[in-house]
Amino acid sequence: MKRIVTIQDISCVGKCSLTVALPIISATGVEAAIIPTAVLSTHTMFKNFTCKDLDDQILPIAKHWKDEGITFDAFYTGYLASSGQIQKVLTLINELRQKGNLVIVDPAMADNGKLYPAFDSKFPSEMAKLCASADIILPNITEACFMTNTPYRAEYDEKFAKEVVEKLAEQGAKKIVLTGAEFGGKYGVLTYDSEKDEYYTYFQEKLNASFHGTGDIFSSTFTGLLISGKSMQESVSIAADYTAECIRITAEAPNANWYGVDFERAIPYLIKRAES
Ligand code: PXL
Repeated sequence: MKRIVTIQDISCVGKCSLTVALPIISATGVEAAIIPTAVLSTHTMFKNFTCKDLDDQILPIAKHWKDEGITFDAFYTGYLASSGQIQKVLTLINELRQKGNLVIVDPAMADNGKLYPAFDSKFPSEMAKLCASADIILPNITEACFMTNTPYRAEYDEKFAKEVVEKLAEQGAKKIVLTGAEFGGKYGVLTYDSEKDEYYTYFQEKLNASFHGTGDIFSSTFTGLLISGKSMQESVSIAADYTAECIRITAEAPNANWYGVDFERAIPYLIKRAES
């Protein structure tokens, strides 16, 4: 059985990071090992939240796994709590990575032109270092701009999106999956494979609703499917369709909560697509 280790925080309430990565990766038929990098009472879009950094556990966990001979098909990182933590995650990956393993990084740190509340302005350059060593990164346009020192634009064209994506490739990432890409009246995902110099786009109907945590749902689905054996293009398109299905279900629910999507109710849809 394939095994991923996903490294991100656990927000006890909030339907993001590990609380979505675990069930979604499991639904794709892949084992999900975890490293919780911090425990938060909720995600940081709530007015208040508690946060206990688990920084000091990362390298001891890596050492134990190495002693046990535990290996992974992929390392998948999401929200990380501090710049220092990024450095430790890089060390962990270098310690455990073996030939043929994939490193997949969702630089979850910003959206709509703004960094998430817990981060300072130095954080994106540290995250850019992790992305530089990755096989695949999954930024949105805000994160892509922050990591390449490109002034953020709320509206942009295809040329701008490609310029930013190619800067990320120059910095070291092999494949870039730009999520929530919106230009020329189209909405979806723009993927660039720097080794083949090839673009792939998957456009969707733009839904009139947006919720927290959908980036994590996309990245977890994409990662699980890819490691289960689907191609890049299949993984991107199924992940985008599943994320859209989660948003649709949540927008139609009379008593949906504001802090995350009802991804649970769309899991049968995901399993059907994953098995196709
Ligand atoms: O979904 C990204 C995410 C993950 N973890 C925490 C967050 C956020 C987004 O705000 O606050 C703690």
